[in-house]
Amino acid sequence: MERTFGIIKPDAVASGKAGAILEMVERAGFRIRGMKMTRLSRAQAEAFYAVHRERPFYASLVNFMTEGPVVVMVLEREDAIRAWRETMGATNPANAAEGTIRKRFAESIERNAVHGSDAPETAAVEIPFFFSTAELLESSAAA
Ligand code: FUP
Repeated sequence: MERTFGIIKPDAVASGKAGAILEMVERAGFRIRGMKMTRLSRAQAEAFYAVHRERPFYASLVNFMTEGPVVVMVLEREDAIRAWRETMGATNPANAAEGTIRKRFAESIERNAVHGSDAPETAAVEIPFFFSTAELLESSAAA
């Protein structure tokens, strides 16, 4: 079993798509081991996307990610990191496969509905960025 970190981004929460996205999460076989609604501070968004700070889209991305509430979640499944990225679809919705979350719900390459860790080392940083151990369920939890 593997864990990954996901975000339902401000565009998708604001347009009422969080429920449909969670349904796709469950249908893809993930167990939700942690979940909460929050709103990122500017400092949090800047730190979370620090790897992109030299990119031209960084300031706009930080503004977008702080514009409204998000749902942060820890998802568990076999091969979770790869499987969640497949369920999300390509970063640019124009390139996203049919049936993926971004194909269905993303508005643009920036306002692209969801985030997912891209590697085990990233998940290992992103999960504790938002969740304490006490906020996460054991892998044996039935729900
Ligand atoms: P992904 O891992 O699919 O979320 O994609 P990246 O890590 O490459 O990019 C992180 C976020 O930066 C994307 F989700 C959206 C934003 N971005 C842009 O706004 N413009 C770009 O050209 C590339 C990425």
